[in-house]
Amino acid sequence: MKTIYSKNHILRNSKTELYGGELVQPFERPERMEFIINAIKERDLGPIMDPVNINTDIIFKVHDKHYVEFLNVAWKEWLKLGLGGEAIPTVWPSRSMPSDVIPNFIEGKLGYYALANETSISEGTVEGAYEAVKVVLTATDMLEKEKSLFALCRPPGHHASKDQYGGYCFFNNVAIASERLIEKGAKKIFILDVDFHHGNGTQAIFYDRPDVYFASLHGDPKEAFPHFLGHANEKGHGAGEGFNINYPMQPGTPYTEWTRTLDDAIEKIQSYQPDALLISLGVDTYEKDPISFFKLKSDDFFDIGKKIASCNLPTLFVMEGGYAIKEIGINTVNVLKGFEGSLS
Ligand code: Q9C
Ligand code: ZN
Repeated sequence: MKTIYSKNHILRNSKTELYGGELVQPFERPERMEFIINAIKERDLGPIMDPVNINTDIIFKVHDKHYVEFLNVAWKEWLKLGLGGEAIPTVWPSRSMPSDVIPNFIEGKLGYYALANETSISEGTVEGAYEAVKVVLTATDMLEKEKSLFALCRPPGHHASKDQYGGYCFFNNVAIASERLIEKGAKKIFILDVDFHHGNGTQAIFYDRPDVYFASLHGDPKEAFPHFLGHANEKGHGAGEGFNINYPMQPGTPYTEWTRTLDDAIEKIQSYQPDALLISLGVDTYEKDPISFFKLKSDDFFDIGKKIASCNLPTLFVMEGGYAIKEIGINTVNVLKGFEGSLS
């Protein structure tokens, strides 16, 4: 399998994450990619290719213009305040002040456009986010020739909605890939999200549409980020009703139980008969992940890949989360090798 990857992901290199009441080094850090790239090379998954120089305007099919404009200028506007740190929101429109008036001042704008505040904006952040879009678009455009591809995106994308960032995500890479495939003639896309966290952004973007089916296996939002979306009763709206399915699971869930929900999701894929299958591939379901609570073991990831392959569809893997950095390469490549029918 070919991997599309940009070294320029490094442009996204913030120094802070608000975690446990402290500013810590972000879990979503550049080093993650080194471990994945090393595993791909060591185990000969296939060639690693740069993204092509590609027009990214299709972002506007997914994201509001004013949101993209905000991301483009946020760091510059924050810098002008002359404060020491990175840009972190402190106030939100909320239940008791549910405003949709967009503030002028950067502190207000951060709150308006952020869905969480662990994700600091820093120098190079938006440039890094555009690199991930170039990676996913390059891979998507190759999917006609190749049966399967790995878009090694960083930063991740599945928490980003049409007009909000957070959960380490800015542009929704997998949603942008879906729009590209539809632009090229696909009638039906299935997005299977196996990241530990619910793909709230992807769900929201396609919630009222029947042409993009979204299924997510994740930690129950009553117990896990993003906390406010991802419940089992969210099944789509209007024309999209019946084209969204959530599988929330409890702390401590082992692979034996997790994989039964995967089997159910795979039945949905088979009866939907999409033109392409997009996988939001997070490996934060791993037992040693520092911010998650499922109990998957490294060998289980082979089986995930094998089951995904049984759908026999053009398949694009899009990297999302995974924070057990030492094992992130092993676990990610296990999925891709399992997909290719290999057990090493
Ligand atoms: N106590 C992705 O995996 N904070 N994003 C969790 C845990 C946010 C994860 C805090 C996690 C975001 C792409
Ligand atoms: Zn995640």
